[in-house]
Amino acid sequence: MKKRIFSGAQPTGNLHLGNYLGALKNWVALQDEYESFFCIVNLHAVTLPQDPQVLRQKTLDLARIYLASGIDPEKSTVFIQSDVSEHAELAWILSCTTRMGELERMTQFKDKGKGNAERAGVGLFTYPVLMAADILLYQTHLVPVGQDQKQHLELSRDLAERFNRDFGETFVVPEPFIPPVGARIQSLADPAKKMSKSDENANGAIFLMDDADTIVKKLKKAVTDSGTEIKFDETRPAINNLLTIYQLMTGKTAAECEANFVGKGYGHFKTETAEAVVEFLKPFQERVKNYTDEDLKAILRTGAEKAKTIARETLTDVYGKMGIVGALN
Ligand code: AQP
Repeated sequence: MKKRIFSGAQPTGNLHLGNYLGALKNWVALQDEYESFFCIVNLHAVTLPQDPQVLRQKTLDLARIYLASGIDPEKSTVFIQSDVSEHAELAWILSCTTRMGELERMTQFKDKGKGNAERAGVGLFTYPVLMAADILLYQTHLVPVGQDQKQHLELSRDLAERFNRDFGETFVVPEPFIPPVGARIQSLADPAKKMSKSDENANGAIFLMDDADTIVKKLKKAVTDSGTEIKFDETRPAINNLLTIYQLMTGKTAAECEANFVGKGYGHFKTETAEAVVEFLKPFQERVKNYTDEDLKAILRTGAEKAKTIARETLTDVYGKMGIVGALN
């Protein structure tokens, strides 16, 4: 039997190059080797306020982006989180075994809650528990995510191990898959921050649906440094980030990328990187137009049915082991 992978993205904002390179690209590469579950995590999305109309539209748009990226619904199970109510049920169970201290250490809560716990939603605080439920329900072996999700994944592992110890062997303990290159694409406007959908600076992120002019403009404005050499160097985050983007867009080796820019200036470097991004995104943007809402809904329905069967099996086992019995079954 194939091992399983599970991953997801939130149907919020617009997906950017970081989401693609840190996550989606690897999902596509792994789907042949693993039995794959790719979820549109709309319950995670509402941990911050959302316009219902926009959320509804973004949910289908994200399915479109998954498919256009190369996720094949014949090979992989693609579904919407809220269609499988077991996610919320297991999240409750796990929240009863999670310590407050564990969640207080989560850096994403501090970032997204803007350091104001008094005003932040409880859902934002317990977000990593819902993520653990997403993963553990499918007896997942591997979770392909960007670097920013590493801490949450460690919590998922801790919760699985704790449950297995307290109630007997129940969950597979998942491993992270964090790509060696592209796990953390930085903002073009502030290379100390990660590229992010919710960045207030519109020039920080290249969105997957940006047109050629916008991509060229954003890269022209990208922050660089006072140096001149175009080389991979983690102590020079701006250049390192742009070179990483160039490398992943062209498929060249690190040495080939550096050789390509020997003796060239930053202006040339930015123009060539912009051209590579535009070329890379062109076929993807064409494919996005291929799927009607009806096609997508049919795929998502089939995916939800398959996901639900597996999720129910895990949850029934969990309830049984904990002595949670109702009168209806
Ligand atoms: N900058 C990034 N570089 C590499 N990978 C990234 N991911 C996110 N940003 C980067 C990875 O993308 C996947 C889906 O992310 P998400 O939809 O769950 O949202 P997020 O992690 O909260 O990402 P954003 O884009 O930064 O959104 P906001 O602004 O809302 O916080 C995940 O695997 C993530 O690691």
